[in-house]
Amino acid sequence: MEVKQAMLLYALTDRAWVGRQTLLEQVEAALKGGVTCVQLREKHLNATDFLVEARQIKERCQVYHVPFIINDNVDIALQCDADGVHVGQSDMPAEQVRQLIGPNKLLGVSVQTIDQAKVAEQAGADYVGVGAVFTTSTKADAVEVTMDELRAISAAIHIPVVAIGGIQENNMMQLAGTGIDGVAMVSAIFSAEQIEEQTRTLYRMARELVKE
Ligand code: TZP
Ligand code: MG
Repeated sequence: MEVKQAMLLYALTDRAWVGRQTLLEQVEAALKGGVTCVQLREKHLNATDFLVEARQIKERCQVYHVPFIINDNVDIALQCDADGVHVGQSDMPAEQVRQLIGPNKLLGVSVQTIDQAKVAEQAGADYVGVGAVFTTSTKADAVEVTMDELRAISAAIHIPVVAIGGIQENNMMQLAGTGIDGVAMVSAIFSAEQIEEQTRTLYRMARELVKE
């Protein structure tokens, strides 16, 4: 799958939503529903459990031919042979991540400004995540990015752009015309009672949103 295509409906995990189903079952439901990229985002898990989980989820993603990205942990990404790594502005610098993972793995970088987006592109990022585009309670320190800023960032760089932050069914279409290649979501997918069905709906909407 090309990076641009993989950005269409990008799921980030959050074990805060684990309940009736395990995280692995939730991810599998999201894969069945049509997510095009999965990022394992674990902020507090120890390295041993993180690696076990990463290997399990990677295996599911491979079955669905969906790229599997690790948030902010190059070691785990290399150990489980993930498809890529995603870093934020206060994580390891993108250039350094690129050196460690080599040219063939995906590198995603979170950006909030045109300058950050250009630096990320220059450092070898394959895509940028831009947000938060709406108010979110998933990430406490999320910086807000306006629709104009989002549009300006998309126009300023050549790599794919995925919007993130507070995106739900009822506001996704507000992102139309911003030049994005897709939407990244945590709670809209993983807080759902029926993750597979919900993902199907979000997928249809994302297709509508990015079609040019
Ligand atoms: N980065 C910017 S906002 C955000 C991240 C990881 C959280 C997005 O979560 P949700 O539940 O889709 O608002
Ligand atoms: Mg981070």
